[in-house]
Amino acid sequence: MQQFLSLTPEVEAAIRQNKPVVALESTIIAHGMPYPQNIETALRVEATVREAGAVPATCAVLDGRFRAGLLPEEMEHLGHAGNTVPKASRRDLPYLLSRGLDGATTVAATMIIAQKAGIRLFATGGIGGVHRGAAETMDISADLQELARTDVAVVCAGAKSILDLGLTLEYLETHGVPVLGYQTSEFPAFYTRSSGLSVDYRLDTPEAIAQLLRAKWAAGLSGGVVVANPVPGQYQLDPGIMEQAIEQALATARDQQIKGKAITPFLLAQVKQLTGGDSLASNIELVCHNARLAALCAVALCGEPPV
Ligand code: PSU
Ligand code: MN
Repeated sequence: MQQFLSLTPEVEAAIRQNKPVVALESTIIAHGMPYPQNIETALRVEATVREAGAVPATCAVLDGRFRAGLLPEEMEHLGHAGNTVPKASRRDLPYLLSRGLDGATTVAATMIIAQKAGIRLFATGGIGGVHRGAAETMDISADLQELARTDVAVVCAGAKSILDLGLTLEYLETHGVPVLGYQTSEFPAFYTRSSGLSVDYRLDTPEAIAQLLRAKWAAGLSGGVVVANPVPGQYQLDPGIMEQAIEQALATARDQQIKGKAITPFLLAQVKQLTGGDSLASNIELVCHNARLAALCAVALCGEPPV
């Protein structure tokens, strides 16, 4: 394994000493936000994790190696290069490793790196899911299958309603992935706090989440967990405006026959354009909000279990 995995000394020391560490993804840097907000956000997210008492480990593939923890200049490289860096999910990793290439890791690929490194908590904005119209296209994000098999908890603001959120929850249920609501009973829809759909369990403290993770993995129940953390109320966007933007983005994608791994970044960019700067501001705040919760959960998971 060491042949393919490199950790920064700080991340390596933290993991060795059982100190709290939070993994962060890099697709959001290279494909999810424009330059320079992408790099500013990546650095702010890392600072947020530190303030809450954990060590941040932004993950990527660089020069054909899995990386957990990036230097500021490496983040700058990913943010600057943007979508010229390939978006890397599980199926892309063998090619990138064998060719010595770079890749911006999705939720799925970041979970893989986190597990190899021994990191249990991961913060992002939104997870991939079952796409609208999947009954015909079979477009289901590899993030969901990764949540089924890899032992990492993903803190997110739910999933964007570019997806079919009801089918996404059905898929997670089939694959045995618990969906937890942090201080909410509703599955949040990224830019909005509500979706009309329920989470499996509501938990109100990082300690309660850590207890569930400890029990799950100690009992040999492998696989991930979704921790859904709604966007703070003041950064919520209007659901009607969002739905209109999403419908329009989906129609443009259909017209241009966008498919495969290109569809998610395409829809995200369209929605961002259609809603103006508001959606970007909301996106940045919710990612930081998730980073803080993931750090608090990591701290709780490293602490002594209450007797
Ligand atoms: N959803 C968002 N923002 C994102 C992504 C999803 O709101 O940046 C990114 C994540 O990296 C996620 C990936 O893992 O898109 C899912 O892509 P796909 O649907 O192709 O699996
Ligand atoms: Mn897909």
